[in-house]
Amino acid sequence: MGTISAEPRRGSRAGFDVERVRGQFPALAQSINGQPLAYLDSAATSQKPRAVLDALSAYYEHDNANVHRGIHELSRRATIAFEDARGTVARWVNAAEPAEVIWTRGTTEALNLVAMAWGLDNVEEGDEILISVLEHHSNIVPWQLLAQRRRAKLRYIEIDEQGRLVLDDLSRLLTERTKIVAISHVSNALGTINPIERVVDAAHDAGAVVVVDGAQGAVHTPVDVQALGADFYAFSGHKMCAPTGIGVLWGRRDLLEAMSPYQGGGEMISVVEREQSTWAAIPHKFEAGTPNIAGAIGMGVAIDFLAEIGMEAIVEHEQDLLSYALERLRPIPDIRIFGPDSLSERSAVVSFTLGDAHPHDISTILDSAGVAVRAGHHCAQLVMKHFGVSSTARASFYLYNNRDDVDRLVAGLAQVSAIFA
Ligand code: 7TS
Repeated sequence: MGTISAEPRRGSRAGFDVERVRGQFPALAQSINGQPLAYLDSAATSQKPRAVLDALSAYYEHDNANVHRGIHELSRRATIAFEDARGTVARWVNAAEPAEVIWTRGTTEALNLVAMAWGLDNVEEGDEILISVLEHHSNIVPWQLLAQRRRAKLRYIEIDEQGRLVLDDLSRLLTERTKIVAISHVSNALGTINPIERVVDAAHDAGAVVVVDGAQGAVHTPVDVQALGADFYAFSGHKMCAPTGIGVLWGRRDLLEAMSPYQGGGEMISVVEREQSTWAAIPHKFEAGTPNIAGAIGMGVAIDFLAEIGMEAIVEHEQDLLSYALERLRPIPDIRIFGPDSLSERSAVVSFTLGDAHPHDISTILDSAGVAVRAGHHCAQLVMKHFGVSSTARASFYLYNNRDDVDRLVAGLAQVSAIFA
């Protein structure tokens, strides 16, 4: 299944050597404010391995050309590499075929694409769109825009005191007017892992289409879009070792084929006449203009890199770090840690406040000790409001973090406590 389960993870960490992994990320080998960098902000964006950086410069040095246009050698090479990367993504998420993989700028664009292309065609006045309080703004605002345009109604799945979806009343929230259910796989603000299959089953029973925001899900769990059963799955390359500016919308062929284009321009047409045009087949129908060729190629290389290490080993390493981090953070006086208590329900993110210290001050003090965390509302203002805070500090872990990074965070927080005592 494509989710993190509570079961013991298959695969062994025997072959996982975090120092070897770390050595492949040049940005991690630097000092910040006189201290080695402890990068704990991967939920915002991940660092990039040497293999991806090399692939980007190799592409620009040798193969740079526009895709699908020329019949000269460079264009052929660029097109092959670009389409091969699509195939790599398709295999990575177990899509039925590469044509179901649409390149976008990232999760945000992928979600807007569904809202505007599928949504404008299918949502009518009085229809309902169901999302949750746990969502990142990019899985809220596109649906608000759609609801406003169509005079549809936005409804919310609430969250409990541990930041978990309250699904007991799901059958009440889903009505015959529900057209779309849009839900995150994993929360960026709290790390909550959502039971997607349960939401998918209920939504499909109600006749709704399910859109999954996989921006954090694709990073922290093996994803099998067919097993998950959703209709669309959106994710970003930059959070999983690939460059910024490239991401993916996976969608079911029948839905993508029935949809109107999102943007018009070159590459997405079949025939253009004075008054109207016809569309190219998927995926090109949704890829107007020159795409992020280097980014797509980089994303393919990033996936090869992750696949070689193995997602199960990565997840196991992250969960080990998370467990160690919670064990070390929980005893700190006046710390408030948000999100599920149970490790099996959360991913490699720890959102917290510390006494009266403002999260921005926490982040500034940690930065002076070389520890990078994010402070703010994490583009999840509804989550902050739910917990009655305006912001939190957030440490997020990825495959290249080690226990020393956690120890550095804990030591930095001792400094924060001393300053604010
Ligand atoms: N959805 C979730 C769950 C996210 O974590 C993010 C980015 C997005 C959507 C949007 O992704 P984008 O690549 O299109 O920007 N999350 C974060 C974060 O937690 N800190 O910075 C960006």
